[in-house]
Amino acid sequence: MNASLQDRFRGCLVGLAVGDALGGRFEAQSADYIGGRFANTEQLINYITDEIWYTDDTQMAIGVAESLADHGEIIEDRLCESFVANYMPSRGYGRGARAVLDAMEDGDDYQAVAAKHFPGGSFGNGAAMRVAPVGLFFRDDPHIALDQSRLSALPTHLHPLGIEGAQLVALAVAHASNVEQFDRDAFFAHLLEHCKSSEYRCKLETAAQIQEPSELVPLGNGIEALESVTTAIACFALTPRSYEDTIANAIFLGGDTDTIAAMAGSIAGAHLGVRSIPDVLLNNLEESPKGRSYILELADRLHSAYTNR
Ligand code: F2R
Ligand code: MG
Ligand code: MG
Ligand code: MG
Repeated sequence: MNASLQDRFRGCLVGLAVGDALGGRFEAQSADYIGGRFANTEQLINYITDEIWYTDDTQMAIGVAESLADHGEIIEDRLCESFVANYMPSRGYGRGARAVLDAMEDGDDYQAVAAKHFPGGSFGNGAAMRVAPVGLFFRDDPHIALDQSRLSALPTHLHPLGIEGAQLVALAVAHASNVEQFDRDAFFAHLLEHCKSSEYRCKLETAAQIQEPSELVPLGNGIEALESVTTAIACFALTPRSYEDTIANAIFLGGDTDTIAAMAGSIAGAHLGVRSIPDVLLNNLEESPKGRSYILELADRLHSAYTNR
């Protein structure tokens, strides 16, 4: 049975958090090390017997989702307030993002920091890792989704590749949440239709042809948007009927495992719904004040705001 829309909102946000939290156990480890420890998806998933804690990816996605649920659109000042309210440096932010968020928190000129910390702006994957709620909320209109995801990136990521990475993840989430039967050709055609840069176009064309997990490697596993966004999209497109295989595809690549699994998990969850997430992962997701129960409530709040627009 196909998931209801409410289930898909829940699946997207919880799928992001679970991918982040499981992937966070392996961030910066090599594919060889992870592949040597676990023979397959089942072993990777069932190794979890205690609480898994999410990282900056989920912390910032919560900020985006709260801001959208409260205001119905991305308003930069409101989004920044939400980022500051959720800021917890111990969750492992990128160094540029940390500098911008510190300035925001202190009431300093964060836009100047975002423009200067990396000349030309950040092309890290931090805007893409948090954008899934935007894709869900604007799932009916790709042009609005593109514009709103750009606005959601701007406080921290000014580089065109950082922004376009967020736009592609938002479109992937929107498309996944809209279709009942996944059609890989239609999925990649949709992303390519809205892709602006030759860099992402080249990666998406490669991703569209992938048949085996080993073929994901050339797409990258890095902290830069260009080295991770199409990887996450391809992890989902390879195993679109399985949430756990999708995040395992991402984690077995090593490198930026929390973020690639978070992005891939948000797309898979938006398509398959929250019931596709294995109990062992869902039940072990941290139950902190903004942990599992809160994320489920936030998904419901976002869904209500979406249906009542
Ligand atoms: N930061 C991490 N992981 C590192 C280790 C954390 C550790 N466990 C801890 O506890 O401290 N993970 C998180 O960061 C990534 C998202 O990063 P974001 O938000 O994009 O940050 P930033 O700093 O803007 O960009 C990330 C890096 O990319 C490189 N970079 C970006 N733009 C650049 C440019 N124009 N020129 C040169 N390099 C650029 C830099 O190395 C940035 O630091 C996620 O993985 C998240 O999980
Ligand atoms: Mg992280
Ligand atoms: Mg401070
Ligand atoms: Mg990461």
